[in-house]
Amino acid sequence: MKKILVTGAMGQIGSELVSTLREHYGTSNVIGSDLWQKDEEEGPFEIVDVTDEKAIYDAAKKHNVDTIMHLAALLSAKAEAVPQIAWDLNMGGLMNALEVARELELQFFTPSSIGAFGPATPKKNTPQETVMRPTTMYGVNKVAGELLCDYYFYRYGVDTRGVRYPGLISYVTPPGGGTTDYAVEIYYEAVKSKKYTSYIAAETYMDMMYMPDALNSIIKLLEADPDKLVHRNAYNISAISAAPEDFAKAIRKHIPEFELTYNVDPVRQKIAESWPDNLDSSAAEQEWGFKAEYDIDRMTAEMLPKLRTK
Ligand code: NAD
Ligand code: AKB
Repeated sequence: MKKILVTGAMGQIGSELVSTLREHYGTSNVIGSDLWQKDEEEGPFEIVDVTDEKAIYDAAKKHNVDTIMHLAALLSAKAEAVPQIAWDLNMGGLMNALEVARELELQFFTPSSIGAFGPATPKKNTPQETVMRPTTMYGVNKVAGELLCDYYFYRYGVDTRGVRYPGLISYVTPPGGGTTDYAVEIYYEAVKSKKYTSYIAAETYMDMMYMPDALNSIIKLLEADPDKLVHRNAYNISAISAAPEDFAKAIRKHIPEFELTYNVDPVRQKIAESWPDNLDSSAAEQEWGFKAEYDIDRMTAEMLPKLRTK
């Protein structure tokens, strides 16, 4: 049975990943950690600042974990506002977590992003291996992070694994300051007021994925046969390539009067335009059986009723 320490566990992914991992591996085998904690936390939890390597080490040692899932980071839009702080958190935190994995001989997972690509990358069916020259601090951190994880595997034998996540869509915890956040907000606003003003322009396509597919992919990759993993850090995975009007179309099947208007934010629009429309996930399919279950209509049919009962 695995024993896992999750950093950044209160975030959009972590809040759902911890409960999914607890269902899978048992509550006491999954230790959540973050800068803060909910009062009603069920299961082991530690306050850990990932910029403090000793704090990560102490939590990992105390609970005798065999795996670190490192999620703590600043996302693309927030990172662009404070790039120097983003470097310290995204690179410093990753390096600290990798060092603990090396010292304690732990398995290691951390997500990269579609943000690792840049304007020179082929936009459609973006290959697993291609030009990676991102123009955001977040993207620079993600490319450097992928390389650092590869380095820890080749140099020290740390079992590092990762995926390049698309924008994730979920109804449990709101997103933390990314460029793709509009694709979550549009559902919240559709339920609340039947209208949404998008900060991303029409016909701007980005890869998106529903959270259950994102969580299943982590567990599948974590449990995959190491001998089959050629592209460890990090795998392209893809599910839904969509622009704002595609979400509106899917929402109108349930809320016909839904209105979409635009008030484009130039900062996030520029980031979005530098990212791919959709990734080629064939390496993940071949090497560890990645498969997305949700398209935009199936996701929408689940998101709207879940948000109505929130
Ligand atoms: P989030 O912003 O929702 O959550 C990040 C969490 O990290 C927060 O709970 C925050 O309190 C915590 N944190 C911040 N500074 C910390 C510190 N110094 N020490 C410990 N914890 C700290 O982010 P998320 O969406 O859950 O993303 C998790 C990871 O997945 C990140 O690496 C992100 O780049 C990656 N990712 C996310 C998406 C997405 O759409 N959500 C897509 C691609 C990649
Ligand atoms: C962001 O928009 O920053 C994230 C991501 C795709 O990495 N959702």
